[in-house]
Amino acid sequence: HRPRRLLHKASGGEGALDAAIWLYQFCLIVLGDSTVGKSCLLHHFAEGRFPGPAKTDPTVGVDFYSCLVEIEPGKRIKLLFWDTAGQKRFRSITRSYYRHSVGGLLVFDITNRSSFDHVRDWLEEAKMHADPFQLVFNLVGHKCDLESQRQVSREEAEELASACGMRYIETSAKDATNVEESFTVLTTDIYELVKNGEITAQDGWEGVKTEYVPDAVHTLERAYSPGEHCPC
Ligand SMILES: Nc1nc2c(ncn2[C@@H]2O[C@H](COP(=O)(O)OP(=O)(O)O)[C@@H](O)[C@H]2O)c(=O)[nH]1
Ligand SMILES: [Mg+2]
Repeated sequence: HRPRRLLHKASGGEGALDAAIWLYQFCLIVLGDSTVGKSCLLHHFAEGRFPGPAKTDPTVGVDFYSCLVEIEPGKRIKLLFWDTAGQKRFRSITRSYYRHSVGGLLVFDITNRSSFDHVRDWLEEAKMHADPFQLVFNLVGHKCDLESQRQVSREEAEELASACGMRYIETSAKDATNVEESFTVLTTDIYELVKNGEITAQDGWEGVKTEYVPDAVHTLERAYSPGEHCPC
């Protein structure tokens, strides 16, 4: 089974109830310098397309997205994302979100050398503010459609990723390369850590929440359980 993003269902009715059922909820953060393409990557993943002109304004402070990923048949994980602004003047806002995240994507632009040079700074800042919680990051080399303008080689990025204990993946929101994979691979890795007990849900921490099944579903299951006498 290949983990996949579930597209939004119409709100209301059975679809909405169905969409509310998940095994785990992970809070994730998308970090990196301004203009590397964080908002476009996230928008493409959550909405299934490259954003139109109205959505390409620079992020102010923090934007919020949510979606469902089917990790194994019938097993869904709800992802909540904080899309942060890269500008220094917003850093004080984004810091408080590190503490309530279980991990995320650390994005640089393969055509922008300085965005790559800042990867370690982002990682250090995130780890410092998340302490004592562990963060699981993947390194993303974005805008890989612009191969002719590349300033950071794949080998160099892979080396940095492995030195920092991250996976490396190259993406493009323009031609949809690896957009879904970058999120599903991260989700799968966190899921394995949670399953093995290396990361656990805790009161007062939003990073990981366990199983949410609305009351109405239990009621439905009871009503249809075989052998049970129908109350009507
Ligand atoms: N060629 C190319 N441009 C991209 C891609 N993703 C984003 N962009 C452009 O990069 C600019 C900054 O994107 P944005 O998502 O706002 O960056 P953020 O500041 O990191 O959130 C915008 O002009 C986007 O159209 C991509 O995959 N390929
Ligand atoms: Mg943005």
